[in-house]
Order: sequence, then C-alpha cells, then structure tokens
Amino acid sequence: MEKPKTVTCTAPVNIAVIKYWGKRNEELILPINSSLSVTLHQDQLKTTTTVATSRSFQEDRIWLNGKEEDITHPRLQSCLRESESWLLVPLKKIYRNNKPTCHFFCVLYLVRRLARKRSKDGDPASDSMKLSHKVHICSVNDFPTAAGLASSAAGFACLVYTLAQVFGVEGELSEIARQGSGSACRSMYGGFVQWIMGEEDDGKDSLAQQVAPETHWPELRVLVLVASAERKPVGSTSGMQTSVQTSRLLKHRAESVVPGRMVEMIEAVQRRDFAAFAELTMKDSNQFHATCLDTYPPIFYLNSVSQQVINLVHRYNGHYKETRLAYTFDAGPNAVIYTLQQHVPEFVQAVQHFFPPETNGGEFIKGLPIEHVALPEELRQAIGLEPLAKGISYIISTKVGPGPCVLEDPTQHLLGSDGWPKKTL
Ligand code: 2P0
Repeated sequence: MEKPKTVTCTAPVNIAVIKYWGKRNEELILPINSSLSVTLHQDQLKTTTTVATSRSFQEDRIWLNGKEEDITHPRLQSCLRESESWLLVPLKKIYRNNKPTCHFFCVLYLVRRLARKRSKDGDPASDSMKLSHKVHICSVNDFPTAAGLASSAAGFACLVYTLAQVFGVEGELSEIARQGSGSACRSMYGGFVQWIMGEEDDGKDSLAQQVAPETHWPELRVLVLVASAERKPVGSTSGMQTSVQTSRLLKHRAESVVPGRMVEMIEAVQRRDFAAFAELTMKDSNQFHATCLDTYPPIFYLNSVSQQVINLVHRYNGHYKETRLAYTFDAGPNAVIYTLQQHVPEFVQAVQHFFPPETNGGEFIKGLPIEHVALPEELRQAIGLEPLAKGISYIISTKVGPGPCVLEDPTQHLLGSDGWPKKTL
C-alpha cells in the first residue's frame, strides 16, 4: 500500500469584542455587520486536525472528537464527486440542521476546487492527480465543547488550513473558512482580527484581516470564566436567523452602531488604550444580548451567574475609578474577561470570593499560572455582592496568541502511518 501523505495542524479559538450576529446570505455565510475578535493562545485552547490522503482510500471520511461522522448521504457524496459548485447551495439548505457534516464537506470541496484552479496555473500535473485522492480527516478539540467556547470557529479554521497544506494551496483562505462557520474566518489569523462584512453578492470581499499581530499588546490577558456545563439552549445559527427576522434593534445595530464601533475599536487596539477597548467590548456584548432579548420569541444566553459577573466587573472598576476589566459573553452564560497582566491576581481572588468554588472540584485555575495575593478588605466591601457558591466551575487563564500552525513532529499525527485513527483516540 502507498504510504499516505499526512499533515497535522492546530488552530485557535477567537473571542469577538465586536460581535457577529446575523446573516444577509445564509448559504454563503455573509454577515449583516463587520466584527472584530482576539485570537486566544493555543497553549491553552486549540483544535488539532490531521488530514491524510492516499490513492488507496475508498471514501472521504471524518472523525470528530473520536467519533466518525456519517457522510454516506447520497447527495453529499454526489456533490463531492461531481465538483459542481451549484450543488452546494441546495445541499446546505438540506443540511442546515446538520452543520458539522455538511459544512465540513463543503469546505473540503471548496479547498479542492481552489487547488485545482491554482494547479492549472502552472503546478505539475502530478499534483492535480493527487486532488482526486480521497482524504481521511481526524480532528479533536482540547477543550470541552460544553465550555461554550466557539469550537466550530477553531474546528473549521483548522480543517481549511490543514487541507490547504495537503493540497498545496497558498494565499487567502478565510473566504473558505467563513463558509464552514462565520466566526471561523477570524481564527485564520493570530492577534487582533477583523472580519470585513463586504458588499458583493458572491462574498468575495467578505474576508478576515489581521488588525495587529499577537505581539502587539503583550500585557493583555484573557480569563474564561466557565459558568455552566449545560449546553446552550439556542444554537447560534438558528438564533441569529430569528433575530434577523424579528429584531429591529439588530437592524439598527448593524446599520448605525457597528460601523462606527469598528473604527473606534481598531483605533483603541492600535493605541493599546485599555479603557477604550474595554468599554467598547462591554457595550457591544450588552447590545448583542439586548438584540437577543429583542428577538421574538426572545433568546436568553445570560443567567444569574453572568449577571453577578457583570455586577462584579462594574463594581470593581467603580472602586478603582478606572476601567481595569472588561467582560464579554457569546451565545452562552460563560464570561470572557479581558484585563491587563497586573490586575489578574487580585481579580481572580475576587472571583474566588464571590463565586466560592466546590472544595473537591479539582483545579479551579487552568492555564497560565496566577500569583496568589490577598483580597483587599475595602475592595471586598465596595463590591458588596452576596457570594454565589459553585457558580463558576473553573477559570482558563490565557493570552493573545498566533494563528494556525503546522505541527512538524509526526508523533503528533492523529492518524497512524496507515491513515486510520490511532487506537488511543
Ligand atoms: C461572534 N458568535 O462574533 C458571535 C457572537 C456568537 C456570539 O460567531 O452560523 O458559530 O456558523 O456562521 O460562527 C457564533 O456564530 O455561526 C458567533 P454560523 P457561528 O463570535
């Protein structure tokens, strides 16, 4: 048997500070407003994907977090076989409620098509032969999906990046990642990233772009406060669909609020102005959740733990008469806190005081180590909230990080030398 060609890559999670919520085109995933995010460091949170390709593989197959996804649906297979792009749109309609499977294969199709197009422009014919070989894909997240973090963003970014390595495609790839999951286009870069909404009907100008690299603001820290292990009640894809149909506030936000905020946010990042960055971040998260409440029937992503975090942050900032902390919430109750390195130890003490953890609940702080300090009595009194026991199960402490990377060490492949998942998965 011919030895498969195998590539393994990792890709990061991103957390938006100007939120994406609402599409103008469901199939191409074109948003109603631009958005901006911070890429988190892969030492703490990442997706790893291995792609193997070989003449001897019979089918395209995919294993997600150790379980094979069923891609035997005849329409899906025929789309992949025929290489007809017009098939993608009706296919996405059929599969709208089965996002991972359909979108994974649309992305696979799009990377192959791009590789074919580019190989015609001069690459050796042997490469275009390889494009007809089937692939085996194996992908794992190193964070629990239940933590409410955007696993689809890291997952699709990693798939697109790894396939592009296998098929030798270079250049702009965020347009394809976007068609897996909107927010995935922002995980194609490290640092601070904007997704420019674009104007074209075909989405060619709806792309992600780096605003500043991961080295730009070394003191910035990110704390993920994991509030609940419950799955989110309403998924992002269907939630934003209902919001577009019913919320006038969302329309106002997209047309009249976000364009100005994008400009201000980019300037705040460029100046490393934490107070401006933090205030815009909190206001934008609050407005996103206000549009969820303005959706009919309303969508609730925040819970009593989220509300206590919001109060804690405002009272903390109020006590110091300085904006030292910012919160942001996505489609779930977990808070993501942005702050500067020097404020982390004290804030974490405040979290432990106002959300007393379970005593036997394993480690409360994961990720970058945090120095222990005492909680000043006057701060505790100024915050003055009633402690909410077990409200937060753990904190992930991380920072800004780079975009997708290739892992050169073959022992890190998730597929064995025969191209099949390793037994240990
Ligand atoms: C964001 N979220 O900007 C916003 C804020 C959730 C809240 O992007 O339908 O999973 O695949 O394009 O990318 C989540 O939406 O949705 C999201 P699809 P996606 O991060």
